[in-house]
Amino acid sequence: MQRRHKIILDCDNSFGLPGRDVDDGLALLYLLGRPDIELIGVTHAAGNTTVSAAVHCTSRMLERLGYDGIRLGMGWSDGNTDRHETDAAKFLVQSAEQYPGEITVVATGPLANVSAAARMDPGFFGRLARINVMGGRFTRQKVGVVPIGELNFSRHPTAASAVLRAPCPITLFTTEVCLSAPFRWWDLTILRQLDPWVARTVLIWMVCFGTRYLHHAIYLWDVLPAMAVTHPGQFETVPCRLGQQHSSHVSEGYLSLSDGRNINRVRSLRNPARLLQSAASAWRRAAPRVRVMN
Ligand SMILES: [Ca+2]
Repeated sequence: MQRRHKIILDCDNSFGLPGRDVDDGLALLYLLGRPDIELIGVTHAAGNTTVSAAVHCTSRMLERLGYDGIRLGMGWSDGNTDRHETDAAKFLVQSAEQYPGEITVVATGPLANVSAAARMDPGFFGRLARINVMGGRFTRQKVGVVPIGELNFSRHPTAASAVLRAPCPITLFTTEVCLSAPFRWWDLTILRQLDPWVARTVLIWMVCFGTRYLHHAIYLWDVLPAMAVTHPGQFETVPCRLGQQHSSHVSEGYLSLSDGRNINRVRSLRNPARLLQSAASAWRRAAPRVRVMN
């Protein structure tokens, strides 16, 4: 049997909270629904919501969908910037020691836990296979006509800088490229095949987001770095490295990249429609509308 990819999802999951994004939850569902992925654990940071609410969201999802035995870790909260030895950071360090060279961290929140792990263990980055990161932007972006902020690197710019300079391969999904992966109203047929609670949660978020931005789509955001594990050929990348950052720019999530090798910045998606179908297929496997009892 083919060896499965060992993954830790480091996220700020707010799936199921009123008025909060569902993308971390959809990334989690994607990872759960892929037979070629072994989800080692899920670590959490403050971001879309508080860190304790993020842990609760993941725990509730796993329980409702019938998954147990997945290690959850509580990590950075806005208030403990200097406290880096969190449960999440320790778990990241221990996992990298246990499986040297095998773990990909799919990082879909502020990067505080990943950077904290490297502060605890200077060899941490060197023991990872890869980090797939969602965050950063180059220019001001809009959804429809409404400007949107950057919500990951801007929350903890020091952590983002440390991780983007890590001595391990990094695949980077910025705001610009994520906006090329919409989930539109006419994609709603996908939801009909999913667990009713999952479908309702996504639908409610579509209504909230659509009202807030007067827009006909939500975006896959965090699902993309999860999909880069299983579909690397679907993403056109450019090698680069983090350049000199101006602190006022970093605090708003702006990036400056220059020539180099450690970061593979995703420049475009080869076939967004096919990616959505692949995501839908994994979501159906993780959270089917009708469960078959053995
Ligand atoms: Ca997120």
